[in-house]
Amino acid sequence: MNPPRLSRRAWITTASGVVAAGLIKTQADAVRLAAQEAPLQAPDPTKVPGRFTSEVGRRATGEQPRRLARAQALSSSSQSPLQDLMGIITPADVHFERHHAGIPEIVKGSHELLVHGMVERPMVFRMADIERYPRVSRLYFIECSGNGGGAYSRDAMPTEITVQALDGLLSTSEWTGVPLATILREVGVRRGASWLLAEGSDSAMLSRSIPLEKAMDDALLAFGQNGEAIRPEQGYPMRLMLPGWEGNAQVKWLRRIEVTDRPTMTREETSKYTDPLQNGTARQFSFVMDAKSTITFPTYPYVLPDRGWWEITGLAWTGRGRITRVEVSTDGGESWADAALQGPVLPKCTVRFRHLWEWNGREAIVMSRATDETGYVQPTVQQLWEARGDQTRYHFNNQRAWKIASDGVVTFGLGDLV
Ligand SMILES: Nc1nc2c(c(=O)[nH]1)N[C@H]1C(S)=C(S)[C@@H](COP(=O)(O)O)O[C@H]1N2
Ligand SMILES: [Mo]
Repeated sequence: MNPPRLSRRAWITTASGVVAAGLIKTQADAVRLAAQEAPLQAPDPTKVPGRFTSEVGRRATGEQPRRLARAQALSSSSQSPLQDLMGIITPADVHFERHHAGIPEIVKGSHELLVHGMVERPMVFRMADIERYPRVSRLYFIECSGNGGGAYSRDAMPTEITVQALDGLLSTSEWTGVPLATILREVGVRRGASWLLAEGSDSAMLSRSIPLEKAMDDALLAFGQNGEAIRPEQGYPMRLMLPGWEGNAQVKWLRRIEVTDRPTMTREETSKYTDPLQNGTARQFSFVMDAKSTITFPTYPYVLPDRGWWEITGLAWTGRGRITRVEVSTDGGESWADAALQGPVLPKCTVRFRHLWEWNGREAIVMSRATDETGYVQPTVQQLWEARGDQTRYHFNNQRAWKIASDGVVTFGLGDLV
């Protein structure tokens, strides 16, 4: 996002001139300025007729936001351009990606979902069967639990890192699907069942154990993304959506659900996706994403061209319901002010926060911290280090900081605080 600079001319909107706050002190100033400049004129495209309608629209020239795609490999990821996005919705073509074995080519007409295990009636569902059940559409974020790991090391704290490279494994869409509870009622879960195994169709056969309670609560079999069919990158023709939970558990290209009475202990929940703690033990099944916020403007490599009023903005989210508060500090965490939350503030969804700040041209460290409806406050990096130590690889929800130097250069500034 590049806020336009307001030129003096832009403030003068009538022949007599308008006295704009601060920039032009008196009406006489304005009139003098107007007289010095050429007559006001805006470019005039009205003389040429425009192009006609088309079946599929396109973006304005130069306005294609881009993912940051890592080197191509079987295990790969790409990040959403958080600095270029407005509001909370991620355009589907720049939703972040994380694939453990590439994107499988799946033909919707031949895709099937097997639901079996501790059920009364094991069943195979075609997509047309699934799509016939009553649907819901809801806005949810997905965040990879590895997001933000690039700025956690005490020894190698980066300064020249973009918010895209830092926190771009985060995206928000309106997802459409059928509640998993509907399908589980259809097959009839047997007494004593408490977990299920969800398995993908990719050659990684990514699979995770999910507590039945979550499956019956708000889990979705999602086949829609921002009003159209879910993208192949997001799990076409269908993925498991677990609102507020770590991305890894939201199995894409879903082909099998096995109802069980215990977790299956797959690779993704034993050797991976567990959290070593400082006391030598490890957390397992840390599904829920804790409250977090990240500033998207101003961030590296932006250079503030001028002192004066700037809008600090970013995203906040929590897997535990709604964000209730986002505070912004411009002095490295000494003092905090409430940012405005732009509604609607939805559960398990990103919310955009905004804070108007008058930069005085001196060095500043800009931070944000989120609080959610449980009262949980986004921790400092020091608090997270104390709780988890250096070996942890997931759930990096600590507060971020950006340093604004007196020449306006913005760099990642967490290292300045430790
Ligand atoms: N089948 C399958 N499901 C998967 C993955 C995968 O590689 N295969 N990656 C997981 C991980 S680690 C994350 S963070 C999310 C990423 O979802 P996205 O690519 O739609 O952003 O999908 C999860 N589901
Ligand atoms: Mo992930």
